[in-house]
Amino acid sequence: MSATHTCARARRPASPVLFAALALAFVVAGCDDTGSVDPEPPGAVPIEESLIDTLLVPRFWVLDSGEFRSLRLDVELSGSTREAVLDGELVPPAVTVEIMDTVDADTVASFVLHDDGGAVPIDDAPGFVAETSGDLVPGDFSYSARIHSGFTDAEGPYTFAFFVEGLHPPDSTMPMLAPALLVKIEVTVSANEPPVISGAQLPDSLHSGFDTQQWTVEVSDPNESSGDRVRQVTVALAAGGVTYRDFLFAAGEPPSWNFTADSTFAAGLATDDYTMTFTATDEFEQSSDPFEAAVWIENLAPALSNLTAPDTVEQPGPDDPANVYAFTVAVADGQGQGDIERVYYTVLDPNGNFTESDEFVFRDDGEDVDETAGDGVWSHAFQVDAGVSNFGTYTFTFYADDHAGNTSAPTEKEIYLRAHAGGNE
Ligand SMILES: [Ca+2]
Ligand SMILES: [Ca+2]
Ligand SMILES: [Ca+2]
Repeated sequence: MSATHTCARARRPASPVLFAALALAFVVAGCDDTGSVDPEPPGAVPIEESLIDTLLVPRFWVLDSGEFRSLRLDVELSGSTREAVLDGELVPPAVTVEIMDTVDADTVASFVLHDDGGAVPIDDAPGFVAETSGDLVPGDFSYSARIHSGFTDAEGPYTFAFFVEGLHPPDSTMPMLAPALLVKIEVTVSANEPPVISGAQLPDSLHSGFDTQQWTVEVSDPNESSGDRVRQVTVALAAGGVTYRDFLFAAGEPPSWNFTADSTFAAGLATDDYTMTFTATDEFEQSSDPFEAAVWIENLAPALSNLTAPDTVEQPGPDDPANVYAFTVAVADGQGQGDIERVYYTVLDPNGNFTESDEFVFRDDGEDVDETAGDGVWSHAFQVDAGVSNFGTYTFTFYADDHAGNTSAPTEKEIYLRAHAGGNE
């Protein structure tokens, strides 16, 4: 790949068509391992925005906060450029950031992003830069630093200007190789207070099959007049110290944040006393004090109905395929079909022997004898093959389990197994 690249460069300048033809010709004829053409070093790669794969910069900074936050710039290099850097034919990129007061364009601070794996203490870093960069993998062209808002002591708009130096041949002395501006990002520094959760309309109990309802919390941000806002309201649902679910409320008419819950909300949750802990965050990523609400949640077992199964099943002839009988049963659950974990049966044979099996299960996926997926009608293909014995009356007992660990009341059905006509019954 890179050999093709350098061979093509050896014959500059050329028209695009000729260039392509020459490149092809060299691949075929001249640019193999024994080729006599000395590869010309690659030229400098221009510093431009297309080099940015990912750029992570917090846009809102809390004045006088000592909290370190991560900045990351992932540089995207083409395969041949990457190889040239790794081969020492191009100087690796070095990334610096200048922070300017946006209003008067004065530079107030500068620092370096590192691709050092994060383990090496940084020398000579300004006080607002953390001692280690927070970079994860050395040498992967992902550059990081962790800084706090101590780059300034005044509120206002600031500009983070990212400069890149490098990606030129190591012996190059051309003046154009000074650090080049890659991108500018506007940020805001402001004294900030976190959001406040001031009220809520929440249920204190949720019975199995509860009606669809809207839950609301009231959240405001003290800095709304200066452009901040509540960005996210998250809820952790926990019982006994275990968090079972995290979910989000959605912004409604201010100051309301809402969640619409239906009875399937309780799927997978065992009946218990739960705590919902609300946290609101603002644009500065500052979090409110947690707001807690207790709620009792009920999850009841599934119920079976409308079982269909034959009264009699029959042994096929000695050379015949198995006889197949469809069993179906309707399964309802107050928490919806999503709460149903398993529908199954056990068998008591005419001699009083009890059998359960992983194969004695129903399905509601539309496959095999199940007509419609997800309709709550669960199906099972019951097979009788020629080798059966113990003819007589069998007792089948049907059950459904839900994801909360509840088991339905059983439903029984007697089925008579008859020998093949002409058999030895
Ligand atoms: Ca705020
Ligand atoms: Ca249930
Ligand atoms: Ca079905």
